[in-house]
Amino acid sequence: MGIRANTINFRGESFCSAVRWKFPTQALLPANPDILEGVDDLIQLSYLNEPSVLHNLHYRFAQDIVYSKAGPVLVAVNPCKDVQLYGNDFITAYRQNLLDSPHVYAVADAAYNEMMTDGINQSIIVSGESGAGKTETAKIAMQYLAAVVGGSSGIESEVLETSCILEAFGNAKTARNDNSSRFGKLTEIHFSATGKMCGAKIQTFLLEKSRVVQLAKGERSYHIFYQLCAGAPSGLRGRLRLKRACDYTYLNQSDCLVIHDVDDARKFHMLMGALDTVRICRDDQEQVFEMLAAVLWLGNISFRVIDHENHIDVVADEAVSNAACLIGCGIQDLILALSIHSIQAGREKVARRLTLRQAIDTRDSLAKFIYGSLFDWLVEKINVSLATGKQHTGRSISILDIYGFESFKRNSFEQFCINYANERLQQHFNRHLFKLAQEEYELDGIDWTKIDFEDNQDCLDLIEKKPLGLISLLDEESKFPKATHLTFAMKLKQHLKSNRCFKGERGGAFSIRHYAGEVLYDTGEFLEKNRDALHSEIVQLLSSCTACQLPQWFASVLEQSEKLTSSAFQLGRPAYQKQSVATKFKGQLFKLMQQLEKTTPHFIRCIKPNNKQIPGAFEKDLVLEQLRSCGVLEVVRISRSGYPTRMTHQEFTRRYGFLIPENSACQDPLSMSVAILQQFDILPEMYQVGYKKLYFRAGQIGSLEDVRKQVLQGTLEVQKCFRGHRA
Ligand code: AD9
Ligand code: MG
Repeated sequence: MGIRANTINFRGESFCSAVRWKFPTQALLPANPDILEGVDDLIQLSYLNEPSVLHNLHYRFAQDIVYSKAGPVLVAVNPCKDVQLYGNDFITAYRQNLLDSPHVYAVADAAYNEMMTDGINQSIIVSGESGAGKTETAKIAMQYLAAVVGGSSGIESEVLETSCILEAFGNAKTARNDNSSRFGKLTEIHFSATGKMCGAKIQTFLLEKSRVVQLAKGERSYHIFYQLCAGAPSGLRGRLRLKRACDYTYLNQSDCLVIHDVDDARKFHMLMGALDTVRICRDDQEQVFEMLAAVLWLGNISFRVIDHENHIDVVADEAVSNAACLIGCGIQDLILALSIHSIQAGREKVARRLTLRQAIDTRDSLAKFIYGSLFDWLVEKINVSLATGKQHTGRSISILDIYGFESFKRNSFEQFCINYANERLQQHFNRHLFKLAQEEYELDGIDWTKIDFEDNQDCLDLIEKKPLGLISLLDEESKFPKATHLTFAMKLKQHLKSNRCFKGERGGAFSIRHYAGEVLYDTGEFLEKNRDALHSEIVQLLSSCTACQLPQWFASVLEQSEKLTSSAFQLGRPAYQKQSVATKFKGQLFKLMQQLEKTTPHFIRCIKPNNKQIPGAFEKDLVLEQLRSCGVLEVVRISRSGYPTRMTHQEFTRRYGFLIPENSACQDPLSMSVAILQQFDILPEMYQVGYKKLYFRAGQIGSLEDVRKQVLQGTLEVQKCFRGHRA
């Protein structure tokens, strides 16, 4: 990163005003003139280098101004503390155009106004790393819409309450964020002809189910489990045979049961209120809690190894009986499903005992299946409750809160899916911004040769292409019972080595060059996670449940969407073969992109200023990395290669008119502008004259400003100074 210099003299040396040291000029990047200190829009910066962009964001952040713009993109730096920027007074001020500084409210307001005036549906696309503030930002946008254009039926409070439910079931404490969303979410808010909120629809993407059964140290499972254990009233506790969170293996494995400053019991009561608000009846609520308790008890089921081949027996303790009772199946049926599998041998079915590893996987896959199905069921219920009334006109604003690009030390299938989603969104972002820039130049009659922008089509082809893209190869390999992560890695190397975004690595790893950087993936669990197989015995077990409606419902949904096949399962027995996880996700993303492409997008890029959520700390390298990976610097680059500084003819002559001889000053603003440009010998390739505005290459206004300042101070002769400066 360059050093910010206060002054550059004509010999090419620079001086920091505080300390008079000399630096070689190559190490320096020009600083912006004082009038541009802390500007609202980064694009207004005359010198668009990285240090200037960072300096500007930091300067604002230090004053609790957490929102800035980069052209059409809103940059939101997480304040990691309460800032006085929200509430009814601010909402009213933005609605009445009394405030125009960058804000989520301004974005929501612009989206609403454009929807009402142009009749085009809008989207607000929020992205950023974990902990950067996406979910809070999405909620702030929703609060604005609810406050400003609330409906009459209380639908707006229902929409807001859905966040409480989905956060309880889909958020968890992670190493990066105490309230990390472990799923992607698109909330489509519907409006009536008069612009009132009249309904909503929620779509979710790729819930991290593995968290239900496996936790990293210091992380928690989904909030709802701890809320239930802490807050369930005594009657319910008894019916669920509930214990404390620390008594459940699925919860206590990570040594982290509480979150600082969070009262799980109180959250549970708020959740029950929210479930009432979205009209999930008490019977259904009770069943939801039964399924949660069943998952917890399943985790406590243990196995006893009975021979040298690691075959097992299920330990018949309270964990099995409680789990069976809560699911609504017989105890023996559950024991059989967790310990025996049948394989087809010719015409006969032969029962085989499971090994310890197989039994644990079977138990965990049942727990994950129940939880994942419960989550989908809740979303469906919420959608029924939020379903649009008769007034719906088809007008909508969709708010997308989706996981940002991830690159850890060890990256698995989840990171692959998340980064794939980000590649798709990045393409949408690039194409849109590029189009916007082009349109503005064309409208103002600017002769504009095309500028390059990073197109990530190569990377998308690598992932999506049929039959030899990464997902197709993964699906193919997932179908082979004997395939391993090493055969999968070999296959990738063999077919993808010619793609410039792919590199086969040692030990069954591979790396992909994503738009936001290279990521090394470990193929270790790719096949299992992609299959997400559920044994047919488990599906039969669920369909046979009598006491409870939900398990049967889960099983029947599964049966409708999947067909029975006998070829696809590693244990060699019939399994319910469903669409692979990657292919399903790809389909969801295609649908999402189609939906978004029909809307006018508004982009919000959330940035976290430090990794520990410390108020006031602004780590420049970390911020710079995010600005790069979320495309903000690309917006800046596109602007730099175009004409980032724009001024109307009037603005320009008002500011610089006095620098030219008086006899030229009586002309119209356009002629006068041209006279100023010629007087100062500004090279023709450095500017363009539009019908309404002047367009300057990056840095030009900075030079003019220097001249203006020095002339005003009476220290320099105008033309001499300017020519000398340019030379
Ligand atoms: V993740 O990918 O779901 O792990 P997010 O969604 O990007 O992540 P989140 O919105 O959950 O991050 O924000 C993290 C924390 O930052 C919140 O819990 C707040 O404590 C804090 N935060 C975020 N935005 C704001 C804000 N505008 N004002 C105050 C904020 N605090
Ligand atoms: Mg979130």
